[in-house]
Amino acid sequence: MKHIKLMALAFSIIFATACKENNKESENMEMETEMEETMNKDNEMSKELSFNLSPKSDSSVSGQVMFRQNGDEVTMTANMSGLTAGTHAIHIHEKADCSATDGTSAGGHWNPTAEPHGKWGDEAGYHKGDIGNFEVGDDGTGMVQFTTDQWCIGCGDDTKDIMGKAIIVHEGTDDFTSQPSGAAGSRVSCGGIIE
Ligand SMILES: [Cu+2]
Ligand SMILES: [Zn+2]
Repeated sequence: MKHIKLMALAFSIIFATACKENNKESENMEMETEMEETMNKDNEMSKELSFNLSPKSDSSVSGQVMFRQNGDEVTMTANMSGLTAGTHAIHIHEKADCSATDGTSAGGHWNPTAEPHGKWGDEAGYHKGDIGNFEVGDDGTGMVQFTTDQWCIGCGDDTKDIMGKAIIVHEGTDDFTSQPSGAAGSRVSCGGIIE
């Protein structure tokens, strides 16, 4: 056990040093996102990351997204505005690149386990980015809160790590059936999950 603890400590020091160097390099850069790491009261690593969603496909849909990891669980909280009333899909797509006016630069659904598109938790399979649908009222706002232990923030496990991916909000509804992306229509808002 002592060995394992010492290894963990060594890794922490290396990680902390790497973070410091990164901070120095980016001190003068304008940062859209921030990641904070703290220890919570149970002495578990807690990480937090937040970023904005920008309008795409000539929409006026914007939003804020926060990811927080506590122990093995990651919670996403997304607040959107400027949407049409009704049901909209929200997914994690594979690249943190929102540069295209229609958001297609973010690629397809994030699917590191090579499963079919589907409803989260479905036995027939689903993508790690298949968050699902949410409802929007007449005021054009919507909120999504989603918690899972199948994601992590910066753990380096390709089947779980959300870093470098993107959040996409769609004009339409995910039917959970159509391949490869649920026929959810155009991409109306996009934000990269980056430090
Ligand atoms: Cu999508
Ligand atoms: Zn999917």
